[in-house]
Amino acid sequence: PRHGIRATTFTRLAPFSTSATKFRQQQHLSPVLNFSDEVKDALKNNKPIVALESTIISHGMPYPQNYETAVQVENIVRENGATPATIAILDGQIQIGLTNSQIQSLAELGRESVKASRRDLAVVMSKKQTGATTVSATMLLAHRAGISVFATGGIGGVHRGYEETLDASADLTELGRTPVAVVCAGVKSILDIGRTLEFLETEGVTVATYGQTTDFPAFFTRKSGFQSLLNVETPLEAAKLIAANHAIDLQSGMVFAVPIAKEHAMDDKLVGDAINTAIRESVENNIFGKESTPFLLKRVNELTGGNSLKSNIALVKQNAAVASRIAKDLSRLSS
Ligand code: PSU
Ligand code: MN
Repeated sequence: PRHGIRATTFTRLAPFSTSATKFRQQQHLSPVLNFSDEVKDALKNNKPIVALESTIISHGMPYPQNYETAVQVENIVRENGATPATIAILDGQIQIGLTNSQIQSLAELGRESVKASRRDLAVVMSKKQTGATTVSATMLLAHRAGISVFATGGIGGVHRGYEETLDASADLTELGRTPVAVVCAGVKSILDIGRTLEFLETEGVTVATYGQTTDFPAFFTRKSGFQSLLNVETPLEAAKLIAANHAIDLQSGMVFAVPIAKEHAMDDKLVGDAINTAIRESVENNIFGKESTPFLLKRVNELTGGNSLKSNIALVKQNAAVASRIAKDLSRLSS
């Protein structure tokens, strides 16, 4: 059996040190959260922070592009005036903010780490495993850490064939119960996008497209054929929406869907065919549950000869930049 990443070399607060305890009490933070120095400093000084997930590193992209992208995305957040907080569980320790070498270890471990959604958090912690957090687990931990803006590639959703399998991502129910704004490129059409939007409405999640259109994007492409009903055109407009969510204490999340840049968007038919093939193969191979999304992402990458990975990387970077500007305006509004 593989061992998880060693947590001992990490810059984290000693669990019972007085200054750490005092810091957490001041910030009303859970004692099981371990912060990178950078994030600790940002929290203390009310600087804008953007949470980043780690399943995209371990299960969403191949090595070494996963490592390179994760580090570049963190730098983009910094260049846009915010502090990156990549979230993961290393040897059972919750880490809010990772060092590059921690990112490297997780990137190499890849699918041998546990893909951890809300359901898996207590398991990974109690067994001292290494877990890469999905959108749901990252939102939850970001919220515990006092971070309210989060950037990723795509969120999970309602799977095609839901009427048979009841497979809908825990990301959707988390969005319904945790007040974190998720900046993404919409929902991949490996999923049933129409039903995903219906589910989000039922969960009370505010969904907005970012830019001059209400066309809800489909990750690799700029249009899904569905509408968002609402669009915001500037970071400040998005920040005002988030501030209003906080002001009324809605306790539910928000989705800001940023369409992929035109020059990186893929051909509709090309991705569509790859996705249909991948879904057929997943049915033939009886892939279900938490294996489903990683399987489909990997097959679509393979079937498009790596072109989908290039789009994927480009859109994650764009989302990180947008999220950082939103976080900056939000912290200005609330100070
Ligand atoms: N969609 C993507 N890329 C991803 C994921 C989703 O385009 O990497 C990952 C995210 O971590 C998301 C998770 O939270 O997959 C959803 O998995 P599931 O469908 O099993 O809930
Ligand atoms: Mn599922």
